Amino acid sequence: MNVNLSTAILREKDAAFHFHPFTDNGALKLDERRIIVRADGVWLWDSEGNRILDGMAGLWCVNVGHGRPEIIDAVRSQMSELSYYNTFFKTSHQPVIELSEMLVDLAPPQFEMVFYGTSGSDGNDTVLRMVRTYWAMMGKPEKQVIISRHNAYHGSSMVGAALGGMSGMHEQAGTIPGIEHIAQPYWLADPSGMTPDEFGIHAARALEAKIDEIGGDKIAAFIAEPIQGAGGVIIPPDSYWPEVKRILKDRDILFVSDEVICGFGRTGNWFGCETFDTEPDLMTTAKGLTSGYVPLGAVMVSKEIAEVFRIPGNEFNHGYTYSGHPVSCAAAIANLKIIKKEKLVSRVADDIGPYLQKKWRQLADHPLIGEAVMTGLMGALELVPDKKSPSRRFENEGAAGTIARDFSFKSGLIMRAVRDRLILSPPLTLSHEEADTLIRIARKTLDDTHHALIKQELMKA
Ligand code: PXG
Repeated sequence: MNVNLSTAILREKDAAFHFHPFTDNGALKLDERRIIVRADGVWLWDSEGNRILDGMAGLWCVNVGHGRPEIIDAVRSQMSELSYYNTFFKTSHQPVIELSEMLVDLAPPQFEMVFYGTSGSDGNDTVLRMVRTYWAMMGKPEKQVIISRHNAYHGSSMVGAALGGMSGMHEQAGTIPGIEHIAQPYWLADPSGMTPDEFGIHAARALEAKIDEIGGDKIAAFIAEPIQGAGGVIIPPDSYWPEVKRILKDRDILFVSDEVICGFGRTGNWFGCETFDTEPDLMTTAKGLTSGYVPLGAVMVSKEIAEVFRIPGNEFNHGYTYSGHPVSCAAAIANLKIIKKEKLVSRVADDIGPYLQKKWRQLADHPLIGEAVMTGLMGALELVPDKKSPSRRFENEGAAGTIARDFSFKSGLIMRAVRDRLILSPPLTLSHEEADTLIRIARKTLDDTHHALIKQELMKA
């Protein structure tokens, strides 16, 4: 590959041939296209030599940081030994066997088997097909409906988008039947004046109301992210998950924890369901499973469900060419070994997590900030026009967020903007010094954004 093309030529070719995901391709200007050329640890370099702190760990996935030789070596040696074979026709291989055992050991005790794909989206397709098939095999084929939440993100495949609660996605290409959405536990946007705990109970009871409306005998599962990631890092009030757990208990409804972002240490435990003490029957994982070095997704299956699929005759007519890809599994094993060896999960819980959270929460003193929240290494800053009424939003929703994101990028820190919420999810290897740099750039970003918004008369001085 010719890696010496100039930035200008690369940008032109990118505009000519590359269809970017979730991007207004027609509006994307040439000089806005950043060509990333190299990465190491928490740092990225672009083709113009700028060094940028990767505050999003790629796309919520590079948990162990970029450029780890252990993963690179594992991939290289697996490529030479067995670069591909399938797992369909009574065949298996050591990497998939080793990884499955590792994952079952790491996951909460109810999990017993692992089903592989290549992403979170296809994992959630697997989940939908699996829960419906499970109930049919249990003699309850009428249990078909899946309940999800507005503003949830469960992927971009047809099932992923339909399970997710993003209206902009539903508007394009439609949705699929048998999926219902309830309100999300987003306290700050609620103008009713409830305390967070009252609101958490209220939001959880929307699940109860939906179950009663449809009838529990028709519901297959409830799916949710422990913390909504792409929806803006919406951290539910403390009362939310215990109430959801109470509602699901004894109702014969499966719970799917979508751990694509929250898994593998992000929230200070191996899985987000442990942080919130929920008891899922299935977990969708991807991203941090390989730290994004190569694609892999894994659906964790509880004993209760696995037992049904282990009954001879109960074949699951489902699978992907790359289910259990040996190279991806080798990368995942090396990645999990790093997380264990460097104790990254407890580092998030006891060290870098609390260190960054403290400084991040202090950003709440900024005149632009309505809330500054962080659990583990997953944070959000809500930009608001009037600090005294933080449930009020900017009139031109999204403009402030975009301005802030662009300032942050220019100052050398990648944060994402969801509407007017800045979000952060850095590698779990972030050092204290790097955390200080991150906070310094975040504060400068808020100052720059504040001035720009006043100048553009989008908020009062
Ligand atoms: N579930 C969750 C909770 C996710 O965050 C998926 C499923 C789908 O995973 P795949 O591997 O199919 O992309 C995701 C993915 C963003 C952004 O802009 C977030 C995701 C993907 C792309 C962009 O925040 N999350």
